[in-house]
Amino acid sequence: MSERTLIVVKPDGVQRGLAGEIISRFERKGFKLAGSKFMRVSEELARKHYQVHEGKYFYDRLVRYICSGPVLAMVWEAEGIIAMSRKMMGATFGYDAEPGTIRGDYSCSKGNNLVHGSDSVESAEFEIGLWFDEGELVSWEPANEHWLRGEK
Ligand code: IDP
Repeated sequence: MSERTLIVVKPDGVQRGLAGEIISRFERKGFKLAGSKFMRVSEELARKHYQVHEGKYFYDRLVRYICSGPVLAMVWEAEGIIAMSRKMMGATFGYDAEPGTIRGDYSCSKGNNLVHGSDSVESAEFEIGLWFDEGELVSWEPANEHWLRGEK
């Protein structure tokens, strides 16, 4: 069963001109894009998106950070995409993330870590519903599907 995840290029990723690089990594991996929008995050959306962190010392800063400039929100799709995309993003803090990962290659910060990706099927469903209307998502069949997945 194909799985979907929410990926957001955060304000530092956009400002540093890394949106294309991040898209490129997911595209070359063979993930399928199902939706995208360049937008500003409202405080209401930010608070809901990060509600699991409410009460933590960094919560308010986190809300300010995600609202501090435009972001590129995307839905990507592939079997097992949540685990794969988390590996590709790397550990939460840039200075801990392994080289070869997005955060490991481009961030040495704690909180400014360039990219968000859902961490479970449940949070992906919740987050995609929060950020996108169903009509903004596209179902399509890439021409190279067979070459990407091989025989089942
Ligand atoms: P994740 O983005 O790797 O899933 P989470 O633990 O869900 O990490 O945290 C959400 C975001 O909150 C992180 O991406 C990071 O920007 C920020 N964050 C998490 N922990 C801290 C912290 O201890 N200090 C400052 N920012 C943090």
